[in-house]
Amino acid sequence: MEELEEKGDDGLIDQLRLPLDRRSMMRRTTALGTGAGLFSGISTGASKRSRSAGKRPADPAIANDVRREFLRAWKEYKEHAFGHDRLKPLSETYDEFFLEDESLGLTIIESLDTMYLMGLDEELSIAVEWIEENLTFDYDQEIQVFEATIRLVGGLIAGYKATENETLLDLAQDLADRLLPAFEKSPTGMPYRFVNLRTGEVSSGFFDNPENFMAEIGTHIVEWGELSELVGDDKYYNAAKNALQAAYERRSNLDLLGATINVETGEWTDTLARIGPPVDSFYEYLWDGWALFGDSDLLEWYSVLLDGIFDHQAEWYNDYLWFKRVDMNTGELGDRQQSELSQFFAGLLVESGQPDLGGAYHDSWTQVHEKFGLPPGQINYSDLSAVWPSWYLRPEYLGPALLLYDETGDEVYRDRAYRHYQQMKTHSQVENGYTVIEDVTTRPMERGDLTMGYWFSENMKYFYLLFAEPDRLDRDNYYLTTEGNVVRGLQ
Ligand code: DMJ
Repeated sequence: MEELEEKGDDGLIDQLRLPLDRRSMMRRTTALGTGAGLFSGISTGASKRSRSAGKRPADPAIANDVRREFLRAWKEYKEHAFGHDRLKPLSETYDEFFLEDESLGLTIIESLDTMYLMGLDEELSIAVEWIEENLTFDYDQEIQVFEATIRLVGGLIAGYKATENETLLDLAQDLADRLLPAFEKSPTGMPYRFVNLRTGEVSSGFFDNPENFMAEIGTHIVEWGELSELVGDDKYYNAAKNALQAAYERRSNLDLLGATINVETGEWTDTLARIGPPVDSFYEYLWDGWALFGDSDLLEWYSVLLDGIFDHQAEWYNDYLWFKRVDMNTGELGDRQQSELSQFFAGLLVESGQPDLGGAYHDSWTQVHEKFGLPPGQINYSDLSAVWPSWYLRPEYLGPALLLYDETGDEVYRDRAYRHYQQMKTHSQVENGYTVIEDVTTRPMERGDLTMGYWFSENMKYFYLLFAEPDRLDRDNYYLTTEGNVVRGLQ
């Protein structure tokens, strides 16, 4: 990485402002992964980074359109699916995401802080009233621990911060207490994938053995750390940190993580290292845990693992920055496939002090958006072909656009986000809101029948924050979870 560092940040940022073709030529000569430790020096420079470089000009016309579209979809949800987890907008029905035949009000919980930011106070009261009257976690059924943390615990905490309604915090704590056995019963501290909400019995879902994915093991510390602070009990933070540490300690000699591990024996069962799922937010929460709680262990683990990634996975391929999938022990190439969820990594690089590289990776994915309109679920970046053609209303291109815009003020990121917004309206907008795309390669794009919960908590929040200046958010000091829940900065 020496070569990059010697050029200095300003040089790189200037490069990024050049038209893409000129930038590409320069990149060809830029070294990656020379072992110099791109991330090992960040401890002194990057403590608790603010996510915003200050006020940016709002664009009320676009912001109002986003708010209107959010409200339209929310009202359709209320009409056809209210109280259920998710709207199926084409069939005007619903499904339950977590439990069999029981709802945990997923869309309602995912919408709370977005409604607060948009000033939709009447709708917010209706949502909170539903929670107060109906939400319970006392079911004799198992729940997926990771999804429950990021969507429900996080959504309730953000809702509590928005409304100061104590019931929301009590429910978040009640749920976390029911999830805790997944960590406590594991001999390694890495959680089991599922836990029975009433009995605390654990299981591993479709796995024959007690296996779990890296992301599902390591994406808890933000929500659980916030909860620890709010209720004054560090057991939640400690459980989340132990899980991260147990996985970190099993990294390979190349400082890489695999994807799947046996949580009882600590043996790796999938050794293909990748920045995307099912690992992705493991890295995000190491950084976020440090940024939010100032725990320097997390920073050290983040730095070591990110250096491993830059040494063994990062490459300029056809002049664009990509991250190949390699064996965690040998570094041998697995393939050049990339999940579209990997786009989040651009934002993580921005947050952890590498906006130049974050911007470069966003550029890489922008080619994919330009080629297909909306990104396929999985691509092969050697020829930008679609490996899996679905787009499930995912927000991973937008989150980094917001971070890059806040960090650099460069309008190119709002332009990209606005183009994405138009594509979403063209292909996903239906009479009853927005729906997933099964195949982005057909025209018209083939649609599925579902509005994801995170569309309410992530996509529409990111669009809104890119174009609005809500006075309910401290734009210089806010923090979003991996699910887009605002855990710091609501006012
Ligand atoms: C969200 O549930 C979260 O962002 C998670 O970390 C992975 N991505 C989905 C949305 O695509």
